[in-house]
Amino acid sequence: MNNVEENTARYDRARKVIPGGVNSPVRAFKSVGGTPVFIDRARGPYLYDTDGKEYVDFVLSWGPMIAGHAPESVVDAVRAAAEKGLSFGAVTEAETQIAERIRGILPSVEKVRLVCSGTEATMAAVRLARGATAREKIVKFRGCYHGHGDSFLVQAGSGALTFGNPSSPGVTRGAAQDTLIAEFNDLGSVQKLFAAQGKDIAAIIVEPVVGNMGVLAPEPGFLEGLRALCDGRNTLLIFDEVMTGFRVSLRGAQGLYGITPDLTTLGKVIGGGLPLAAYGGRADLMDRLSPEGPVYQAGTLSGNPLAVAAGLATLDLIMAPGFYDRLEALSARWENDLGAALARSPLPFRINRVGSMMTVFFSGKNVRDYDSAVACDTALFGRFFQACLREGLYLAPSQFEAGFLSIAHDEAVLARVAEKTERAVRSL
Ligand code: HOZ
Repeated sequence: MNNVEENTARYDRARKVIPGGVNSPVRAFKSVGGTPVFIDRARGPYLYDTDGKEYVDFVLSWGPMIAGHAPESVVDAVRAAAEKGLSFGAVTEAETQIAERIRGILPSVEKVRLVCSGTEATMAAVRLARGATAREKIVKFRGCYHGHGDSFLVQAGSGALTFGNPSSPGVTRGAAQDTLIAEFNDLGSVQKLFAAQGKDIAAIIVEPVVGNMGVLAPEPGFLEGLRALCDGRNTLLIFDEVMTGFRVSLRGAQGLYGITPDLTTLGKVIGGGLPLAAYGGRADLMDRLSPEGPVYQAGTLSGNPLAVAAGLATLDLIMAPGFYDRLEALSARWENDLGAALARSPLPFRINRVGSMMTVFFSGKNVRDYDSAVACDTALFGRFFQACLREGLYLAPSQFEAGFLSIAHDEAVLARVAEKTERAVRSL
């Protein structure tokens, strides 16, 4: 068997015991065609598949690996933590340390609770908002994705949008009715919901920079408008910064745009590649959580010592002076090189980038909301993805996901990426 046949055999074997052969849908490559690449190991900016082929990685585990894969200090910290025990289900000083670090970075987060996934964080944040306001409805934006909790799988982005099931079967009518849908970058659509049902709305939840329809930036005034709508109405503003937290700036999107949410959800970078996420915000809200208050949320592996060790070591790396300036310079070069290669082709395209998050859309029009995102040429994106993969560039296997860069994607790596991209584009 050659490598392609061996890979197909691996995938066939996986599909016999795992739905779709994957533990998270977008990994199946279904919308871009072909068979998923099985990964064996990763280091710095590179992934290596089971056959030993090297790829420059622009998925980075969907965002966490901002310092590149397997940084020595993070691996050492995890190893040292593992030597002391894998899980205690009891309090540790390291949990206090990471909570203090988060509070020191994000002024809006006075208290924080650690969980294991972004989905857990968003579900708990919404429950807390409902408990605190004694209201049941939430506003979310069409095409935004906040994990796979029932309330969020209504007009959702990411894999749900990729596979054409933006509203999942299995979500009860009640859950769906409590989720009100507005349009990203359209304050008027939110105002209408408030005019009709404002007294029932517990919270607005938003990806302040969308990553799950591809990358969409908030237009000037949009996030400010959401803040103003919530103010004085007993409605909470939840920033889902699972993707953008410690990513688009050290202080996330709230730091970049200068908006203070009531609650924030974090994930990805905070765990440095291990399952760690968090939600936090104003102390008076967070103190409504059990055991201080009546709103319940718990978890056996919450604050797991390995995950916290990875998180603390990753925070050390990203807080080094100049980290985000350098990441921005590398990201700008990544954007310029890709733009230059595509501009030499007849293909219509738009590149959306905020910091080290970026998506190329095949469209002749600006992409700023759900309608303009879904109008893009996803078949052409699939061909582009496959051409890049052949060249050893591993992109997110969906038009409706973000690409990520790490500090390990240095100038030498990006110079090789530019050549590979040029060849990929010419082959289309
Ligand atoms: N839906 C996730 C990113 N938006 C993908 C997670 C994964 O496949 O690992």
